[in-house]
Amino acid sequence: MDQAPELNATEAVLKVGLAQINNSFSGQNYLPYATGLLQAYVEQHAARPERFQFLLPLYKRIPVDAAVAQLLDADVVGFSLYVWNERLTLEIARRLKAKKPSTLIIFGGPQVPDKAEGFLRAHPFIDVVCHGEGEQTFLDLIERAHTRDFTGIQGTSFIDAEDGFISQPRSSACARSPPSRLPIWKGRSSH
Ligand code: B12
Repeated sequence: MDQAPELNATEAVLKVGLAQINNSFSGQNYLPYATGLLQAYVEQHAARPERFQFLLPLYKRIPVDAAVAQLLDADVVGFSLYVWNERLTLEIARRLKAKKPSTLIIFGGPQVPDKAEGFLRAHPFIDVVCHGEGEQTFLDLIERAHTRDFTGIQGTSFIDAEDGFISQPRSSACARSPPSRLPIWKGRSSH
């Protein structure tokens, strides 16, 4: 079997956290489908999938401190924003960035505004947002995590180093086929 070539410095393994906090009913939880798709897409389509090590996803409502502790080890965290988790998710991301400023914080999901300048300026701990379908965009963003240069990545908005608002429209087509299988989260308990 062929062995993968060694990773160079800019390709060091990146720890990726994902948070999609859902409601629970009678001890049962909605699983994080959207972020599961993002992880599966990266694992199936990244040029070097071994560069990305995914932590167990955060998907339940837990105290903010516990959520931050769970994500602290990540180099990049993708937060999935919905109307039912907005305040909690923003607070987790804010505290995570305050505790570990090097964390690349990406937001996506239906509650990210299409016109995101006000949202980004109100929440400066968010590095970049994704509009609409996230699979290819998320892969593109984490591939650039070491440079933090998101120029040209479709379906994103961010505030650049000169304090300018940059918004890059998304393409109408899905670049590749959706993942054929979702990740299996096993081995450890998680939130
Ligand atoms: C199926 C569905 C349900 C089902 C869920 C069943 C289940 N087991 O999952 C049921 C009927 C239970 C339901 C309930 C509710 N729903 Co509903 N539901 C939907 C629906 C039709 C599809 C959701 C879905 O699975 N989409 C597929 C996933 C993969 O798409 P996605 O979540 O958008 O994720 C993609 C992108 O947003 C992006 N993305 C998402 N997160 C992230 C994160 C990062 C980092 C990045 C880069 C990208 C990214 O990439 C993903 C993959 O492409 C949507 C409408 C729609 N057409 O999307 C509404 C929708 C999600 N629901 C909505 C609402 C409001 C609710 C309820 C609150 C309704 C209510 N009043 O009770 C409840 C809340 C339930 C809960 N989770 O707590 C709203 C959410 C609005 C918002 N701004 O957050 C939506 C968008 C409908 C709408 N247009 O208003 N729902």
